[in-house]
Amino acid sequence: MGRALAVFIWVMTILSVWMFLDGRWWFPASISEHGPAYDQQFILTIIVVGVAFAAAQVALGYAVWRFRDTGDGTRAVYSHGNNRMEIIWTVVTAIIFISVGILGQRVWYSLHMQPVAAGAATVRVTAQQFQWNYHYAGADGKFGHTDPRKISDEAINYIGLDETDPASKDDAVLQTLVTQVNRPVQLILMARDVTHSFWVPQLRFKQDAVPGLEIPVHFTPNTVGRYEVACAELCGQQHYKMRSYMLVLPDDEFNALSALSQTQYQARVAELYKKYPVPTY
Ligand SMILES: [Cu+2]
Repeated sequence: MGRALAVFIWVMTILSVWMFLDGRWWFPASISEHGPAYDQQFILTIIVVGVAFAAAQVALGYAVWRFRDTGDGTRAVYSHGNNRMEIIWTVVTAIIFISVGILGQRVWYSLHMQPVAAGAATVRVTAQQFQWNYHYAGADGKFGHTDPRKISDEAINYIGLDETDPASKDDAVLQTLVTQVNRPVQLILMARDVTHSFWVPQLRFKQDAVPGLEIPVHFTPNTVGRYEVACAELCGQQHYKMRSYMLVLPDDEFNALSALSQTQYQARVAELYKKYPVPTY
C-alpha cells in the first residue's frame, strides 16, 4: 500500500507539471503594453514554485516509500526535528518568496501607482447586476453630471446621467468598450449595487469595481481586435452572463466610429463585431 501511494504521488506530480509545460491551458496572447512584463513575472513565479512543488512531492513520495510498513514489526522512530535545518529552510524560503514578491511589486507599481500618460482617453465604467455601462464624454471632452437618484433602467438611464447638464448632451453610454490601438486608456471603475470586477484576460488586467468608490486604472492596448470583458467577481445569480466586449480599433476606424450618431453607431459596432471575431482560447 505504501508503495502504491508513493507511485500515485509521483504520477500526480508529473501530470501537474506536464499540464503547465504543455501550454494547452495557458493564457491567451497578451494585447497590452504591460502584458509581457506581467507574463515574465508570472513565468518566473511559476518556475520558482513549480521547482519547490516538484521537489517537495518527490521527497514526500520517497518518504512514503522508504518508511512504509514492511510488516516485520519494527517500531517507528520519533524525531524531535533539527533546529538548524528548520532555520535554514525557513530563511531560504523567506528569501526566495520575498524576492519574488518585491519583483512583482515593480510591475504592479508601474501599472497601478503611476499616473496615466498624457493624451489618454477616459471612460467612466459603471458596473451593475448584470451589465457593464461605458460612459463616454463625447466631443466636448466633458462628462455630464451623474446622480444616483436619476438612475432608471426603464428609462434606459443606467448611470443616472443628468440630462439638464449641458455637458451631458453629447455623452454616450454604451455597453461596448471602444478603445484606440496604442492609445492609453483610463477607466474610472464604479459599481451601482455590489462589487464587480473588470477583467480582460488578454490585458492581464483585473480590478474590482466597488460601490461608493471611483477606482482609476489605466492600460495601453496594442493589438487590434475584439476581446471579452468578463465580470470576475461572483456578483449574483446571473453573474455568469455579465460580460461585454472591448474593441481595440485602428485610428481611422475609431475616428469614423466616433463621428457617428448613436443609432448609426450601434449598427457600425455590430459590423465591427463581425469583422473582429473574439479570439478562441
Ligand atoms: Cu458582476
